[in-house]
Amino acid sequence: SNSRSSEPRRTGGDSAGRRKTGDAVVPGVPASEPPSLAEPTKARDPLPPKADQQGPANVSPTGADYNAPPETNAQQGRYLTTSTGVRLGDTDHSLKAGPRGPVLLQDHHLREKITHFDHERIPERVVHARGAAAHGTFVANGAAAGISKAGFLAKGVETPVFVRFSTVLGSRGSADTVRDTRGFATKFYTDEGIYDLVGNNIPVFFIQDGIKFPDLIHAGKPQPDREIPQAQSAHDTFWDFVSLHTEAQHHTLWNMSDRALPASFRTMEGFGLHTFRMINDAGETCLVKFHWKPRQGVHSQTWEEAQLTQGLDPDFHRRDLADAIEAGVYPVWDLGVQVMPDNDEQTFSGIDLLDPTKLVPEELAEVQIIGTMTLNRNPINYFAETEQVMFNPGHLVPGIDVTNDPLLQARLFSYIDTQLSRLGGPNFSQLPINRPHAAVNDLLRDGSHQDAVPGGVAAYRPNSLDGGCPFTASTAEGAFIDIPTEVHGAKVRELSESFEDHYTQCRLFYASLGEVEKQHVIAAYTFELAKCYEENIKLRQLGCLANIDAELCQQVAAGLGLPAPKPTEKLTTPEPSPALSQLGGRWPVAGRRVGVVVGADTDPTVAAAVADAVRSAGMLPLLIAPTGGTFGKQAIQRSYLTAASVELDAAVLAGLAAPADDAFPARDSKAGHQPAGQLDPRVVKLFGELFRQAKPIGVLDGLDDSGIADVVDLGAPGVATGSASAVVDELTELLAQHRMWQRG
Ligand code: HDD
Repeated sequence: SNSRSSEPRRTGGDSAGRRKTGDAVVPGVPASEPPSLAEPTKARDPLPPKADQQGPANVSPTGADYNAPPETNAQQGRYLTTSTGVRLGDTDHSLKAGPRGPVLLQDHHLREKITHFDHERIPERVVHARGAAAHGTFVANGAAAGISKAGFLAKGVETPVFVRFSTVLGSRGSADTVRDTRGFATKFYTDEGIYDLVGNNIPVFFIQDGIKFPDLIHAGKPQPDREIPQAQSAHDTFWDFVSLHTEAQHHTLWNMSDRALPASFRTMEGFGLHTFRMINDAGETCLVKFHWKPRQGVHSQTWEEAQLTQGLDPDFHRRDLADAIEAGVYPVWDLGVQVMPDNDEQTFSGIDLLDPTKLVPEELAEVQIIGTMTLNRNPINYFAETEQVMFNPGHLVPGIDVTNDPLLQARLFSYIDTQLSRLGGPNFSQLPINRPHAAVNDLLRDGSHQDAVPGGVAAYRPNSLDGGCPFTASTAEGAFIDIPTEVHGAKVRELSESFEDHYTQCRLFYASLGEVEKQHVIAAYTFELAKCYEENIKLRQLGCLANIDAELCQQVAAGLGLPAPKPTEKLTTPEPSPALSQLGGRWPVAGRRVGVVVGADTDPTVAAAVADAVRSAGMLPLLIAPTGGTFGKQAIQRSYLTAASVELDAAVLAGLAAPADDAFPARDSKAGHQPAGQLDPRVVKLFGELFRQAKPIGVLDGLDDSGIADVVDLGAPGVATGSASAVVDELTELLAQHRMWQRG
């Protein structure tokens, strides 16, 4: 303010003595002369560019280095401290007025500890809440260099990845081995920024337009009145929706197949599902579909195994992934693309590439391998990494772009939006697991959970104050390319006519399955529909099955005790696509778990010989003995009490597993586990289940009359008898074929 008075002013304020906001109040001290208005305001020199243009990266009030491995980023020093770094001498007693007195409100440590604990949970993901993840690397083989300019697809480039596998419907604490689609989400920390491939283990989806996603999920999640059933599609609202909404039939059919019961995350295929568009250096475009092909093979549990596992080990898949990586049996997937021309219609062989309920059979467009991913490091902290990771199909890098698939378009909105409530604000990209490995200089500022201290004054563009930084990049400098595609048409709430074909590919999938796979599908529909209460829903779904396959419809109807309806569509007979079946093929046996069952009197050297042979075939022996502890020199991994058929890929009866004195608790016999011959009833149960689950079984010489023949047909396919080495050799060969379905 410009005072016309020559009187010195005592305090801040205008000529009337009123204080102005911002003036310091210093009673009794004369104010210095106010600056004259005539003083020229001179633009100061621009600040030098920020040190390394790393954006919000490395600046933290605590000096923590966010690029350092997470373990150094969390706990520091050897002493327990408060969150403000004050060392603590006691964390077990709250501050009280005397040892028997009331607790004092002034106890900061108590309040901080409890308050933080009270807020430890964040909202679980609205879908895909249950998951497990691992770190790894992706190495490109260069085959995609001709179709995409993405740097991470160039030959030999190695890119760190983080992969999260998940179920869709269950809550965070639900069982792993439920019948459900599995998420397969991969974050590539490329030099050009984050690329997320957010796919599933099923190549098609329930709905064609993202606006229906809330309807689908409301129908699939537990029913809202009693909040049951958990992590299941076997209930009325799910079948009500999919039978009324027949575009869901194709995905539902996959869910009734073995694909919905993966043996392990390691034995799942992954699909990017939508069609994406790629652009190369020359500006040429093509349409692609992504596939992850597991080197471990594509294997599933049986429904009986899945149900047993849910009780015996609800963390089965999570444990399996972590154990395999810890044991150094790193799971490996090849990444492949089906490449289709970018034509005006965006169709291929009559298949609408924008319709996410349709797949392109591999026999029509070969899956060409463009790189390989190895998962080789377990997360250090579940919450910090697996829970806080976020994926987004809109996280793209130059060279890969989206198409007009209306499901994908809705996803592009949903995945940022959901993090605002799940991760508590807009700064989720700063969480260590989500941080790009490329330089970030984003002009995004402030907001809840702001973790960075950005320098400079010009959080805007253009500017002259921060040296003009940050600059925009040219295409040559690696700017993202929104591939210019023609868009025309009236604004309508419609889909194109080709989206109305809901059954052709259901028939294709069903016709491509092997006999045993079809039996599993029939059993799955029969089970799930039998769990519905409303007969109308069952009848309506049978009507849908009639449009897929007459035999399928009749058998499910018979199982439900209902009449089989007639089809309302002409039943075409598609050319089968063998790639859609999981049967056949030979697979590596590395990491397979082979039970070695011994009795108290078994010669430890025999048990050791079997275990050594299993180990030298690259598989994992699990020694199963009457009690825990050691057997000879070997550690016992499972007792008869803790051994479970579902965690074994095969088993060898290596000794007379005779009943211990206390092996027949009254309740076991009542439950029908009668001793067979001289074998412990739990061993009988174990082998009976393994035999039913079509798994390879070995029985060492001299044990044929132990009673094992009562539960295992020793002449059946996949049952090996002989010496330790002969049996293990044969089992190894059998395991390469996975299951002995010919046992019937
Ligand atoms: Fe989704 C999570 C996969 C359709 C909305 N989705 C999520 C995850 C996977 C998929 C793997 C878990 C990511 C993680 O591990 O954090 N989603 C798919 C696939 C779809 C699909 C393959 C169809 C092709 N999704 C889809 C639609 C919408 C969403 C149509 C909404 C319009 N999906 C979400 C979400 C989630 C999510 C609500 C929950 C948590 C999250 O995103 O981060 O935004």
